[in-house]
Amino acid sequence: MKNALKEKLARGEKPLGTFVSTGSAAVVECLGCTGLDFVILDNEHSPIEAETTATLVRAAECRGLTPLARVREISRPAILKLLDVGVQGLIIPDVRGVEDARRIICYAKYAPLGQRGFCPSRKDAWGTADLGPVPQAMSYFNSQTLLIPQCETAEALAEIEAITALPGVDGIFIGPFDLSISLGIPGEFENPAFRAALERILAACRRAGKPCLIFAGDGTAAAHRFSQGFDAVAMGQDATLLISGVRQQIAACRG
Ligand code: 3PY
Ligand code: MG
Repeated sequence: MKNALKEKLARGEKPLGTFVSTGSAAVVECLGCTGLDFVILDNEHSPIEAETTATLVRAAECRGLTPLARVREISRPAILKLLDVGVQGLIIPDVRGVEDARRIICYAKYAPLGQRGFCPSRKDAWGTADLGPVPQAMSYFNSQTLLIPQCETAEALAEIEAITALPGVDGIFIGPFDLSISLGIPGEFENPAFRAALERILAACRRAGKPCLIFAGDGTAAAHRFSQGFDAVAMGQDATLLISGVRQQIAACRG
């Protein structure tokens, strides 16, 4: 399946998504009725595992949302399972430098970029997706699957130019909470050191010709990030959007 998010990023359309932490296929389907472009099925900060991720991918696909997943850890099985259930991109947390990024590419991209293991699975309709001979299918998935390490540690920031330059890295996702904590300024998103870090990451992505994505808590914060030049924003998570939507309606009712 063509990666619609990748195409939107290439056209500079500023796609907007959200994290999914509830594990509910019905919620993902509802999100697909809102105008969002993508969801990140969160296997790091929620109870969601690969089996639930497969169900959520189906829900996203049925409403035209691009399904990405955030992996629980940098390991071969964690990465392979999520790719094989058909997510169209991986967000990788807690990257500590260029060596971690190389390991991620090794697990997530087929040869010659990496050493991803091949097995007919949901991602290629169990071998019935007419993708041609194996080398052609490998190159198709290498080009379609977005591999996006997070920059959320001081160690990754220190090597961000080398990370973004790696063939196989398709973009960077900034985790503002963990990055600020790692820089010793927890939650200080207007601190000059934090702002300088964002500028450095943005500049490295620009130089490499790769998109720079970031998390933002709500729509206002997301608009601010777009105005700063970020290419895509993950706005909150399904749970927080649900809470704020219901609170708004209660306020509208009760004043
Ligand atoms: C962070 O802010 O650390 C994130 O990873 C956002 O999800
Ligand atoms: Mg984080």
